[in-house]
Amino acid sequence: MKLFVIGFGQAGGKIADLFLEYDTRTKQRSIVRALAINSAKSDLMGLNTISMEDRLLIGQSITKGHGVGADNQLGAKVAQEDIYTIQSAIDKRGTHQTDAFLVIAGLGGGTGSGGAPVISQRLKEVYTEPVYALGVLPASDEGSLYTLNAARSFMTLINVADCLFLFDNESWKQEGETLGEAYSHINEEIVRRLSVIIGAGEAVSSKAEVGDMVVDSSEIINTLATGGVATIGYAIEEIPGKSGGVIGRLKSQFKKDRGSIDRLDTTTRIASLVRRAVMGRLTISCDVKTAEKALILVAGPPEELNRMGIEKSRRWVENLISGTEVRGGDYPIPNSKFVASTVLLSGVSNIPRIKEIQKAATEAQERIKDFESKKEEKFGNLMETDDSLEPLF
Ligand SMILES: Nc1nc2c(ncn2[C@@H]2O[C@H](COP(=O)(O)OP(=O)(O)OP(=O)(O)O)[C@@H](O)[C@H]2O)c(=O)[nH]1
Ligand SMILES: [Mg+2]
Repeated sequence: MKLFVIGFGQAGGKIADLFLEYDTRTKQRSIVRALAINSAKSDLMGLNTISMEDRLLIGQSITKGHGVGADNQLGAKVAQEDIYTIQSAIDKRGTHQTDAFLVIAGLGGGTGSGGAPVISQRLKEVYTEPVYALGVLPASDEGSLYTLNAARSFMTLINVADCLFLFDNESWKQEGETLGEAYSHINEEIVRRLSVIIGAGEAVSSKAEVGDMVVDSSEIINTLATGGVATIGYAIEEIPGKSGGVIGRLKSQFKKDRGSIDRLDTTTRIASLVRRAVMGRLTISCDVKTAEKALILVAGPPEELNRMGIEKSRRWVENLISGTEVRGGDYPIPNSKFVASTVLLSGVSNIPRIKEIQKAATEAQERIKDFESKKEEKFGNLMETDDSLEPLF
């Protein structure tokens, strides 16, 4: 699938940057163009892969290039005011090869959180291609402001984007690591999972093997047509005997001698990997049974992929979720030592983190209102001290 990627704000820009780096390094070529948009100049300068001409600074008259300081209403305003600049930057880069847009942003901050819904809405108005969003939820210890931003941005984005991929920083950060370390492995995880989905059906190189069950972009678009939230599961296993060494070679020889048992092994491995992907840690944890549609992708060396394994997994997922549309395909990677399965679940609900964020945001909003009214009262009291005095002007 060919994507036009827009990274909005700092988190959005960094993830888009890594996505492009991965796409270039693996020669996947599913990114037609990646654009980073921010109201902070320093954030744009910190990117590595997106070319300078594809880094767009907005809102200079308001923010002077310093960002919006986690005020996502101001973030939305900045994006609205500069919407023609953004629009023409996208137009100029050409969208004729694009199957879909992907807008990426951290929902807890200001620029991306406020700007992503604005640009998504604009893209929906102007283009016929679907507009997907990837929203990163803040961790719970980031405070009320980030929670409130995320709740507001989520509410808006879910109604605007054709499908919203969610990624939860809370469930992916590990004990004892710095924020920087956490972000770098979290971003890699996001890119790894998304790239498999997006890259399905794209030729890896000119000599690429064509899968037995190829998934093309229309099947990805179809899976995401549920709207609402999408989540991605992933599981990987090293193929015994591919790791090299004497034991590896012996195992490999033993396997070759076993003929059809080998195929059974492959089928079982695929089925077990798909189960692990669905039941393991998702990009956002949710009740998988609520999913409306699913797409299964199994990647690995061609001799380790088989139709039977994917069919078996497809039936298993179909029985598990509430919908009936489950697609499946393979993604051959010659010489790989691993088999990996990626499962996209769309139209999912019962998402505990969203409920938590919405509850905390409502409480925060109440506290803000309460504080504002107390402040008015306090100022009122101050002014009452002597009303015979005239103000200076
Ligand atoms: N996963 C991930 N999350 C990040 C990263 N950088 C920031 N975040 C999260 O994104 C939220 C902050 O959003 P940013 O993208 O930094 O904010 P911004 O859009 O640049 O907006 P302002 O800086 O307020 O103008 C917080 O919840 C952070 O935890 C990153 O590289 N990876
Ligand atoms: Mg920023």
